[in-house]
Order: sequence, then C-alpha cells, then structure tokens
Amino acid sequence: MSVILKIAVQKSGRLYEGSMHLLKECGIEVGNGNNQLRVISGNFPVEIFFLRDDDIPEYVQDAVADIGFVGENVMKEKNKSVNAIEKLEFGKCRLSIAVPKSGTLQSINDLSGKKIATSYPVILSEYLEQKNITASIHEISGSVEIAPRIGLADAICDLVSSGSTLFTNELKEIETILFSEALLISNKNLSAEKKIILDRLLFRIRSVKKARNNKYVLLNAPNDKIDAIISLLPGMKSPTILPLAEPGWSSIHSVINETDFWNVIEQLKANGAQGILIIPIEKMII
Ligand code: PRT
Ligand code: ZN
Repeated sequence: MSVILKIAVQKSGRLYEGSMHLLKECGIEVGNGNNQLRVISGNFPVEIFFLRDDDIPEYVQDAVADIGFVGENVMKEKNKSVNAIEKLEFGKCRLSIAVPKSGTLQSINDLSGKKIATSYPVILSEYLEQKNITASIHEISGSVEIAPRIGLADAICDLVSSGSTLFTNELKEIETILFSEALLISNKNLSAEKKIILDRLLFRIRSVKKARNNKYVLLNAPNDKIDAIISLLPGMKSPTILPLAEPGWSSIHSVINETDFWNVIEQLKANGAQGILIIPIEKMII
C-alpha cells in the first residue's frame, strides 16, 4: 500500500475553515468532511482526520495523526512532545488577563492572592510563576468571561480576538500572555516516506503564504525616473521593464510586499509613476 500522510484538522470551530481553505489553496481535494471522521484526498497522498482541537497535540504525539493544524495556544497548553513546523497565518488571537472595568484591579501585580478563571491553567501558572505572582487558578472549560460577574473569580485569562466579548462583559485587558495563530505541528518520528510528503505539502503551503503576502504591481514611468522607481521595487530578481508605444515611457512590472504596501505606493507616485495597477498573486513559486 502506498504511504499516506495523516493530517488532523479541527472538526468544527474557528480553525476548520482556515484549515480546509489552506488545503484547497494547496490544490489538495478533500471534500468538506461533512460528518465524517476521516477523508482521503483524491489527488494528494493525505488523509484528513476531523477531531476536537484539544485532542490534536496528543494524537500527533502518539502518531494517530502524522501532522496537525492547531492553535499555538492549544499546543502550549497541552505541552505534548511534537514539533512546531510552520505558522499558518490564520486563527490569530491572543491569550490575555482581563479584569472588571469598574474594579480596583489595574495591573497583574494586583492579582496576588486573587482568583483567576481560565481554560489555560498550564500557560497561566507558568506565566504567574515567572512574574512571581501567587494567585489561585480556577479552571473552567467555557464561558470564562462571565466568571467575575457571577462571583467565581476576580479576573480571567482567556483568548481575545476582536475584544467584543470583553467589552460586552465589562472587562478590560491588563496583560497579554501569548500571541497565537494556527500552527502545523508534526510527529517527531516521521518515516522518510512521510517526510517527503510533508515537504511537498510545506512547499505548497509556503507558496500560498508568500502569494498572500505579496502583490504584483504594474506601472508606467518616464524613462528618466526608472532608476529611482526600481530602487523602490526590488521584485523577485529584478523588475521587468518594457518600452511603451509612447516614446520616452516604460512599463515596469514587479512584486511588492503586503506589509509596506501603501508606503511603497506613495513613494512610487512621488517618483513619477502613473497608471499603477496592483494585482493579487495566486501562487508564488520561488
Ligand atoms: O470543539 P473544539 O474543542 O474543537 O473547539 P473549541 O470550542 O475548543 O475551540 P474554538 O473553535 O472556539 O477555537 C479554536 C481555536 O481558534 C483556538 O484554540 C484559537 O487558537 C483560535 N481562536 C482565534 C480563538 C479565537 N480566535 C477566539 N476569539 N478561539 C476562541 N476565541 C473565543 C474566546 O475564547 C472568547 O470566548 O472567542 C471569544 C473572544 O472573541 P472576541 O472576538 O470577542 O475577542
Ligand atoms: Zn477545544
């Protein structure tokens, strides 16, 4: 039987769509896994297992799955013996300590002797120990944000993304413990054959990530401005320059990074660029 790489994906929840979308962008057909425990891809040697996110690190450690897509928060909390291979740039959030807006608690130093409710006792206790704060940790599995209001705890330690849950519950963040996003984790003892499949998958994932973070740019410029403009556009190797039908003008093509996108565009305009077109890149193979 030919070798297959087993991938653990969250069955439903906040990481499901990002995980399935990433596989799709990598050209891996797996259907949508509706109510199935596992699905085999028709065009790539992988099998997807749909699981609760909390179980993924353990299943990967025990080789029930070879790799998994899971939040950094869950990987740290479960503390299993797995390799963190690649950040996946979705499921972004932070694990923060929050306190009632109207109360007297202002900073983590005020938490000594207080009660903190959380679903992340491992990460929180490690953090408090580092900061030399002795507080009692009350572990709860859901609806952590209501704990102060019902008198269960003085503060909470929970995941935040938009901040609206904290806002609705009249809580304010006083400390961020961890920034998290989805990660690709792997079993530590993959066979050589499975490593080859993982490398093929990683190559695709990295191409998808690069494409998302870059844009293709086309612009027109007078020939005497070309040097100034290409110094702003290093591109993959160097920009492509083509003469326009109008004498003295050229069309310049290159790739720019999403992070300093607007800055570069402003500088291009200031240096005489006209008719700037920005086009998304579907895949970027380097
Ligand atoms: O059923 P299963 O156990 O698989 O799922 P789950 O309910 O434990 O997890 P799920 O689907 O809620 O989250 C899966 C993962 O998504 C988490 O482990 C994080 O890595 C990531 N993630 C990203 C988040 C959030 N953003 C997030 N905002 N996980 C949870 N939240 C919750 C948070 O706990 C709080 O209740 O959303 C609320 C806060 O959101 P805002 O937008 O109001 O700040
Ligand atoms: Zn969970």
